[in-house]
Amino acid sequence: MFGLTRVKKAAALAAAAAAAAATALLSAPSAAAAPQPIVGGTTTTTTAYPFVMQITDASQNQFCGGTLVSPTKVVTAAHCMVGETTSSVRVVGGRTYLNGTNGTVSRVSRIWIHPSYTTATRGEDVAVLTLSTAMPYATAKYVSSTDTSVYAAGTTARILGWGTTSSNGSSSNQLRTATVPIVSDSSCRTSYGSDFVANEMVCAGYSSGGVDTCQGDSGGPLLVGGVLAGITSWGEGCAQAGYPGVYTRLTTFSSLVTAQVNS
Ligand code: 4AZ
Repeated sequence: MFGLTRVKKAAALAAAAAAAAATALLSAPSAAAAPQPIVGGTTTTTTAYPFVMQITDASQNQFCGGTLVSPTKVVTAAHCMVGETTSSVRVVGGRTYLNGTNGTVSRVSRIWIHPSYTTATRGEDVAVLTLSTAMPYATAKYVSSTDTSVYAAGTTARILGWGTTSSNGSSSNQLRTATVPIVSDSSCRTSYGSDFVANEMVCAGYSSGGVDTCQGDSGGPLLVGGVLAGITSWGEGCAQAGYPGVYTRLTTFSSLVTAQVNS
C-alpha cells in the first residue's frame, strides 16, 4: 500500500498534534526532498477562473477546492465532505487570496456525496453542494458521459488550487494554476496498481514529476479545453516522478452530477 496523501488540508491541520499524527500516516517525502511546486505553474486569479471556489470551514479557512457548475451548485470531491455537515462548511467565490475578505460567501443547504463513496482510492470521489446563496460568477461547463476523448494520453489539462506547494508544505495564499498532460490508464496502473480504477479515475502529470496538485487542492478542477473533466482526488505524495496526480473521471459521473444539478 502506498502512503497516500489524500487527507484534506483542513483547518484542523493547523492543530500541531493532529498535523503530526496525520503526517506520520502520510507519505514521507524522500530525504532532503527539494521543494516540489504543485501547480508548479503560476499564480492566477478568480477573475481569470471565476468558477473556482474555495471550500472552507465556518471560519472561512479553506480546506478544499470546488467548481461552480450552476449558480447554486458546486462540484467537489467526496473525500472533502467526510465529516462535514451543512453547518460546518462554506463556499467562497471570487476570492483569489486565502487571506482575502472579498467575494461571495455562501452557506450550504445540501451535501450530496456519491452513495457508493468509501475512500478516494476506491473511486466515486465526487460530491455536489447546493448553495444557499447564488454565486454571481460565471459557471464551468462539465463533460458529458460521452466526452471520453478528453482523457486521451498526452492531452493538456489545467489544474487549479490553493493547496500546498510541496508535500506537507504550506498553502499558497494566491490561487495557482498549471498544465499537466493526461497519463494513459496503463501507465497509471503501473504507478498505482489496483488502487487505480480506470473507469473511476484519470491520471495527469509529467513522468518526471515537478508539477502536480497537492494537499488542499482536493475537490478542485481538472479542466480540458476549459471544461471540467476531473476532480482533484489523490496521489502518492505530490509532484513525485512516476506518481502522477489522480483525478475523478468525471465522464463516469456526469449523469449523476446532472441529476444533482437539476434537483
Ligand atoms: C490532497 O491531499 C492531495 N498529488 C491532492 C492531490 C494529490 C495529493 C494529495 C496529488 O488533497
